[in-house]
Amino acid sequence: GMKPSRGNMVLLAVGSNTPGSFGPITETLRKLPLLLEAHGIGIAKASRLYTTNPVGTGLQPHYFNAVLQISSPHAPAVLLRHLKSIERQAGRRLGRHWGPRPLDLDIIAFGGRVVSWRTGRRRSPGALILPHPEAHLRAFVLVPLCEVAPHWRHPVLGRTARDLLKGLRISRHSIQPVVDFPPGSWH
Ligand code: A4P
Ligand code: MG
Repeated sequence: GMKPSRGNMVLLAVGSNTPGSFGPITETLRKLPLLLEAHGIGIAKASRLYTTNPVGTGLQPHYFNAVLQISSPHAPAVLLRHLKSIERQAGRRLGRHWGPRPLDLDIIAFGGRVVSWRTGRRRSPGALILPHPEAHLRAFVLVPLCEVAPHWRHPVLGRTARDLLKGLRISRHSIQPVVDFPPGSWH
């Protein structure tokens, strides 16, 4: 039979570092499958949940991060609109770039699609970029991504998730699985 093509893999990065309208971070994350489902989006595979050191500007609480392989009936730009709507449902307000948020849903990859991707720099704010312009640089994305799809290949860089992670110098203690949130918590 036909094997599902890796070329059609849709990958989401999930991040959260503040409570939101559903309560504490773990409650937001437990609700996420239902929220996605209400927008027609299914979870095909989920990583464990990790706590990670914040990357970027200023002092902010540590993050919870995970990666989901999803089934999307929506085209990429439509999917992004649904994700923004789910972020708002979870209590996200417009805030500082890279600032604290109850829910951040980034499209890491949509099959092999390449959209406006230029060496990681954003040209037009708000416009969809695929793959996510910083995904290949971020251990908090690549560690959970390697659980879900270690052989996923970046369509521009031509390297697998595992190779990209190996190329980063990361301190393993900055990214720790959450033991009381096993992968089954997503289902
Ligand atoms: N956008 C373009 N392409 C995409 C895509 N592939 N997926 C647009 C999602 N969104 C995409 O994103 C900014 C704009 O990018 C949106 O208008 C969207 O249309 P945003 O999520 O609204 O704003 P943001 O999150 O403040 O900006 P950005 O650049 O997405 O921040 P990041 O990259 O999400 O970084 N540290 C740890 N440990 N873990 C984290 O999860 N996250 C951030 C935020 C900083 N530090 C972190 C973490
Ligand atoms: Mg985002």
